[in-house]
Amino acid sequence: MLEKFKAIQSDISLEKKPFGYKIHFNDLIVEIYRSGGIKFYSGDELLREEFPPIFTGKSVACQSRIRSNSFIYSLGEKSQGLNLRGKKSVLWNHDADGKYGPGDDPLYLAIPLLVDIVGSRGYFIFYNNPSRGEVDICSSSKDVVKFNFSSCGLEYYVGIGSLPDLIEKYCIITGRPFLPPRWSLGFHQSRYSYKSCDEIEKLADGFIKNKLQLSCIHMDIDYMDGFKIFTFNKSGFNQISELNKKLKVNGIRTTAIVDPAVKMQPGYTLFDEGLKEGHFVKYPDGNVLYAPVWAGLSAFPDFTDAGARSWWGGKYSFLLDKGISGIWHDMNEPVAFTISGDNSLPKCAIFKAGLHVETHNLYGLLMAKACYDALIAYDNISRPFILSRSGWAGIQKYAFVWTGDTESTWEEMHSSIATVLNLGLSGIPYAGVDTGGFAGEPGNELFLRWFQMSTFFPFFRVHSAKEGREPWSYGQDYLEIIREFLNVRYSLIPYIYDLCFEAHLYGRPILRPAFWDDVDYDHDEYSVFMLGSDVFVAPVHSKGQTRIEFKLPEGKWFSFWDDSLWSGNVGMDVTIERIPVFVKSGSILPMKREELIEFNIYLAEDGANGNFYKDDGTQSSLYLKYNFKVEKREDYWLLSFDANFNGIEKSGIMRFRVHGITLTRVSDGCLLYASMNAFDMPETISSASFS
Ligand code: NBV
Repeated sequence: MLEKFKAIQSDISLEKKPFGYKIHFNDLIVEIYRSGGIKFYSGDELLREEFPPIFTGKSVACQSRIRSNSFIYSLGEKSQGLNLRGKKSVLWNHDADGKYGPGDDPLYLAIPLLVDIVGSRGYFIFYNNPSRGEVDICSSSKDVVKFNFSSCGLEYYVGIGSLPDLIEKYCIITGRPFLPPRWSLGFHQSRYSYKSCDEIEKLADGFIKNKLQLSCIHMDIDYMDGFKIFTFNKSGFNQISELNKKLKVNGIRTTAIVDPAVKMQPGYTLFDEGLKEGHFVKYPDGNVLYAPVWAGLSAFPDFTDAGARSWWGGKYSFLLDKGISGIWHDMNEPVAFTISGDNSLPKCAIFKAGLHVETHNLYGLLMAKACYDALIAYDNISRPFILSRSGWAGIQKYAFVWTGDTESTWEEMHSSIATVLNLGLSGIPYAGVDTGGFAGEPGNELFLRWFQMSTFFPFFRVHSAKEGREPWSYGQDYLEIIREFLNVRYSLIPYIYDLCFEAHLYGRPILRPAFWDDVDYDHDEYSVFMLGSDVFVAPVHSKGQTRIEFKLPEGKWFSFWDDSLWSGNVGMDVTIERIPVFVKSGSILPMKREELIEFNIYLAEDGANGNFYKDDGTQSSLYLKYNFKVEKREDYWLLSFDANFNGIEKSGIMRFRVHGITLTRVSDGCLLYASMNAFDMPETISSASFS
């Protein structure tokens, strides 16, 4: 841990004072009082005053006074809006039991992390404590934040800086996001549940016939034999290897769901082995704990035990050998069916690392670790794709997450923006939602609006309870719109993949609040969002909405659809075909067009800047990073680039498209000429008809 600290803070000094000690960690000043209180300053500004912690038995209660004008984010997966000030929340990974909506708490993935900022600067506090916790963010006492943990003592980390710095520092402590395979950024189609290979093949054919791009089909629990993990139901799925081969010819992969609960059935190898080798969670008396889940009474692997993790990890080859490309972890809070109370294992459950109350929140994280390590070991060339419902601090090292069983309502669609934004501000960049909502029937309009929004989310999947939501289920007009949005998504993959590199290298979220780059933007706003720093999206999230009003962050913005230039407060009419999407002037967006990467230069008055990471999209560490710069000169524009080579071919063709001027000539590779007068930036618009 000290090494990790050194990576963040280099200059440390300690002074003895009458009240106790004063420590300088670069810009962070910490006063430690004999009473047990601690004050954190950035320069002269008091950021946070920690009262002496109160220990009662195993539990610990922490209270602190925070600045009265700050905004609070993070806590992992929360459905309580973006700014969490004034909210109470429970840190206990929890299955919503098939359905949840705005405000429901707790959800599947809690993290004891708070980011507290004014403008764009502030601090984070991360409690390295996975035990059950309760948080009160200035809800019962003004400006007072309370964290109560039931066990595990007190260890916390504080970092100061700008918002991007805070997330980066948090990721240095808990782990940098993995780099996903590029294919996983495409579109995923799913439902609960395809019943056979034939059904999946027909689904894939539907996509091919309708010229709809698709990267992955997800197989939910019905592919298994009686819901037994690492089995296939022979009647519907005995052709799974052949199916995967056929699908891959068309660039389509499959992902298989894996739940942790192992059916208690002597003769079922997974159960017999787990029992014999002692890999299951136990009662205090040493007997294996059984609880009901899909397959009936089941035992639960103890993922806090490295031996159990490597045993379980060895089992994924059963799926990978059959050509399955991704693994989807569900019910990993973990869930057990109960008549009342918490739908998880009983409190008395014993894990190798501790009591249930102490280890519960780690279950999904450690299951993901078992899977990640196994997938890397299986094929050290391909990057794993793992999707996990539950997790804790560090899940970003192993998996994508999705927000679970949302209800199909307009309110939930809106709320899910805040949930994914807060996941990003909790160090989890790869996140998405069940497009259309999981539970309920969204109907045409809500489904389409949700689809249009998800197009710009880091993880893009349609999934639902039982009802199939194929793109062609909503009529010909909608099918065409869906096809166009799929094309937009695929054209943006080079840009989104660049954002994955930024996530991987610096922990930066992919979906960002609008105030990320504009400190004056409303810090409570989650009707709009940024995809990276260059794309702004204002989804339509009300029924029958025909006009939309929003504010663009600082600067001039090109409409993604027609290159018209906008700024400030905007009001526009909307039709069903489009949602407002803008690209920041001064940015260069790599996009895929006709199998080539096209660099889209969105010129500002003084030029544009951009990066591009080039690699093969599946291997771990070899990449080439380009930095592009377009500058305005006397009577021409100069495009220069440098490339940091890290093992990748340097030659190739580059295609450029310039937005904002009329080009007279483009020369490949270095100089880009345009007639000076052609850079006649139109006045920005703030109100217009938009279709
Ligand atoms: O495996 C079935 C579902 C799955 O489709 C969904 O995505 C998960 O969040 N699963 C929950 C279990 C039961 C849901 C009622």
